[in-house]
Amino acid sequence: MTIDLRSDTVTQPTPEMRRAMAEAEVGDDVFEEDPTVQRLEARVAGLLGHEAALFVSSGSMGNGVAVRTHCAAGDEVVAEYDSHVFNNEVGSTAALSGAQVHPLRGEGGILTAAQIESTIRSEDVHHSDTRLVCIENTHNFAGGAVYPVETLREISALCAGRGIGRHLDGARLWNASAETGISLDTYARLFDSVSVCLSKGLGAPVGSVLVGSRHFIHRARRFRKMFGGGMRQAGILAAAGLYALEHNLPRLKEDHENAREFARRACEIPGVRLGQARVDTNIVFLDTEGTGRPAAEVMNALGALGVRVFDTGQWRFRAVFHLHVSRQDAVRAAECLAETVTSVSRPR
Ligand code: TLP
Repeated sequence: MTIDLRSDTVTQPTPEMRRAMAEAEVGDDVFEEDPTVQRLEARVAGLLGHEAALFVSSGSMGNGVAVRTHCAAGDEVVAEYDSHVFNNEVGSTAALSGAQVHPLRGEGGILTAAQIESTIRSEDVHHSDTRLVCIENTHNFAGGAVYPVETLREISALCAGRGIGRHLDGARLWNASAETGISLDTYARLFDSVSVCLSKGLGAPVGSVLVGSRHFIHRARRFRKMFGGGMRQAGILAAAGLYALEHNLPRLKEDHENAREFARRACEIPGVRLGQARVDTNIVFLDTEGTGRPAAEVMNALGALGVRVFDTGQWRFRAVFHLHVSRQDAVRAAECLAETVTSVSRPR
């Protein structure tokens, strides 16, 4: 059996989830007549402490619609250098909103209020308007790093004081909350809009939810339609999200423990190092430079042993833990890595 650690997006809907999808009551959601979508939206808005919610097809759609709702052409969006919104959304901030990203490098992916404050544009005639700050929690390419809530409070207060919008890419906010015990709404209330994904650690096949004020979501709904994201009998998909919230949200900490166990064992292998400060949640980056073997080579050799990972640089690969990966799988993956590194390191 393959142990697929490429992403937490690779999960398959279970028979029980498929049953919930098959039995979902549906209607035309562009007419706002799908009761299951409405139940999901109400549930997520409630969990995140916001007035309203909008079901969207993906995390990228959630962020793209949010940025478009906050910004106009020529505006500036402050985001971390390794953030998904800057690097992994095909330039959507520019393409769909006409806005530019002002990237800032955070230590371990974490931005501070002081850093953000120093980038806020003055009213100089040459400058664009700093319209939005976009924070990613957990931060994927910083190794699933969790923002300290105090830092988020400072960023939130700074933006509120300066009239700058606050968007949270909370694709994995569930993981942050599961790890820290800080409630979802404590995090989410610090932002004007939050996008959360159902198709990552929660194991649903499709879908994200964007939350905000009633007014914000009313406007976002129009942009979702503009971007081609108005869906009809989408309750079939929303049912998977509702199922995931009920059954898979409570188990996320297991993934974090498995990630840490894997990382601990991996770092005992000579030449393998952790590519991040520590393992906060379900994402592990490993650095293979000390083995002399590029990540792509290690990845291919691991693949031949039935362990799939995802290389993200010459010496760096990612392993992500999710509901189809048991503790035993995590241990086995580390054993395969040891075998791989030793065999590929052997002189020919
Ligand atoms: N992340 C994917 C890839 O796109 C890299 C992954 O495998 O981790 N925000 C964050 C923080 C994300 O990690 C992702 C997806 C998204 C947004 C976009 O979600 P989708 O893939 O649903 O558009």
